[in-house]
Amino acid sequence: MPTDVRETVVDEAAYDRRRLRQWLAGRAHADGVTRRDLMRLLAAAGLATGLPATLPATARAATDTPSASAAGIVKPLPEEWFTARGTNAETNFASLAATGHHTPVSHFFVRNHTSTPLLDPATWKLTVQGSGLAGGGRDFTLADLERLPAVTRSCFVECAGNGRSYFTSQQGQNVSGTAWTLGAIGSARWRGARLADVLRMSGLRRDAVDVLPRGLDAEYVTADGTNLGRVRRPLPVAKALDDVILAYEMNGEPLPPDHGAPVRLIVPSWIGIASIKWVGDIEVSSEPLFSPWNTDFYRLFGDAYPPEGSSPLSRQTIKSAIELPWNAHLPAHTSHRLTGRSWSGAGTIARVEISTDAGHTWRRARLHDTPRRADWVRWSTSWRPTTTGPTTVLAQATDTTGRTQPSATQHNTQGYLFDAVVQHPVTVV
Ligand SMILES: Nc1nc2c(c(=O)[nH]1)N[C@H]1C(S)=C(S)[C@@H](COP(=O)(O)O)O[C@H]1N2
Ligand SMILES: [Mo]
Repeated sequence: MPTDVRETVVDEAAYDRRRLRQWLAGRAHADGVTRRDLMRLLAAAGLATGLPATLPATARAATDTPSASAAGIVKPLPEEWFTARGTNAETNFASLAATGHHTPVSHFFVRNHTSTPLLDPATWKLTVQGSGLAGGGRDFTLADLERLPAVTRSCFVECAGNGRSYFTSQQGQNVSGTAWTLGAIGSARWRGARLADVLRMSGLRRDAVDVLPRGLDAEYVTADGTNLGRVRRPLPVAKALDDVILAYEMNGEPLPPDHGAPVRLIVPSWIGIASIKWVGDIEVSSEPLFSPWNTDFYRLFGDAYPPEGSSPLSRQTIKSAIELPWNAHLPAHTSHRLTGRSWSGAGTIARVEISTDAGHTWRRARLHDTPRRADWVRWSTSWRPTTTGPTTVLAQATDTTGRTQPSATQHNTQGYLFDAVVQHPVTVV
């Protein structure tokens, strides 16, 4: 692969047009994507001609979605570490103050569309198949993957909707989806086989364009009863060959059930949905692929965006979070060590600035990790408040691409990629 492969990957808009053209030529699958969605995408790309009459209708589920609860998550979710949100569990960011660079499994957020399946690693296998392979594809057992050269990646997994609740609480805007604060992120040391090795061993052809990993968890049924099938999202082959791994270890232990056991994808820097858990099969296609997770979801919709939405989201944005409870009470005339973390899906973190007076004055935080791409940095600053009463503490990061967290994020209806500085309330007593 050329070393500048990342540049190619970034241009999802062009890639998307290529996908759509191939689809029009009858060479792409769009199972589970509604006709309305494809029309919208085609119109946007100026390609809305000769629309095929036969698109598969989306299936209707016979029953309603089971009621939301954090049931379905296997590990314990003590209240001091987690806030349950439907089928998901958010890490309480303040609890990370007691952890190191990597988030222990005990504290790592869980985002499940349905519930955690319990798979037997002894019988699990990964099927790699599709038109982008020469030959009939092949299966890999866990032992097969473990025999391949192992690589370790220290990186975060972060939900695209992390910070979503601040669109409403800070900007007064309506958004749909799980009302995360800033705890839909964790960083771990992931170890596994290179997806590139697995694809090449499976007979990857030069004309392969998309890779579609699919989870073994239950089919996902939306609140209105539409069955979208199993969780899956196309990944451009360039990214798949770059730095993606099939991880079987997390922080030196076998991958735990809630985080994708026995094997999940880790797609560094990209939004969490790319890192498919409990992966069971991967379709490699010489035709572009669609799923609801790159058409309806994980694009930006709203007044600032074209009607068909933005191109599919790929990289994460830039954020900072403070390791203090919301509305913490801190005694005056005492020195406090404020700690937190900042991260970016683009460059590495260059600096973090802190304000303890609602943005009037700022100072540089001290960084405690060497900033690395696709990972977060811990930082600290000391603060000796003298005036009692409510105030707002702010952390604002800048990355090496020159991107600085803004004071407001452009609205999008699904509340993705919130990157504004969060106004963290603190009361000095
Ligand atoms: N099979 C499958 N993979 C999945 C999901 C899922 O529900 N099913 N959720 C995705 C989303 S939206 C996110 S943010 C991450 C969360 O990973 P975690 O639960 O290990 O923190 O997993 C992704 N992979
Ligand atoms: Mo997510």
